[in-house]
Amino acid sequence: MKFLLISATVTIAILDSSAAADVLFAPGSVIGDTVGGDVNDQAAMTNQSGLSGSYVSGVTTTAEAMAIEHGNGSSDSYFVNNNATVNGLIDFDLQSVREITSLALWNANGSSRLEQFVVFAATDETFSSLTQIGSGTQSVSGDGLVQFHSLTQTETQFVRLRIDSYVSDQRQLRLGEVAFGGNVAAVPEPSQIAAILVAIAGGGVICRRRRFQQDA
Ligand SMILES: [Ca+2]
Repeated sequence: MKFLLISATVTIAILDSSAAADVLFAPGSVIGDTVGGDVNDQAAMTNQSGLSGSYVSGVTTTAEAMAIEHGNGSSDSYFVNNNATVNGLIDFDLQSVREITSLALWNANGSSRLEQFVVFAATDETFSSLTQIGSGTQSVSGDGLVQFHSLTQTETQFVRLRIDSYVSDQRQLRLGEVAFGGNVAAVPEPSQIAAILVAIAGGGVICRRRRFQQDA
């Protein structure tokens, strides 16, 4: 019985070392937009284009993403020109249910950046049932900079960004890139799987030896 506990403890310890990673991932697609960006602009906001570094969806950690800037303010960004109403809704489909804990917003151009916003999780693509999971102010003012905003830890596929204000002298909004941070269970690497098998096999050997000693 004791070997089972030892074997299980070793296995759990190995699995635990590969469990959760706080990584960044792309929102997938925009499925609703009342702010006024066109389809190409929406894609530029979600396809990780225009960035200075190699942000890889589902792999790059939020800490690593802090060093990545949106390097091109005039393209590869969500762009709304002469928006008299200022505010509006952008609805994202994450493509599958994900656990999200933060929202990353990249300025494209500091002089036409998003300012105040509220974030909601929706139960389905109709966005008829909403839960507020965060709100914030984009306070970094430089071109291309990213800022992470904490969200209530939530598992959802559908997220609404409600834009309440932006900073602009020409009624223009530019948003370089949007991403979410969350805890994603990593798949164990082959070496870790081998270590787990060795631990289980080792437990079996100890068992057989003990049984042999008892029989003798
Ligand atoms: Ca972009």
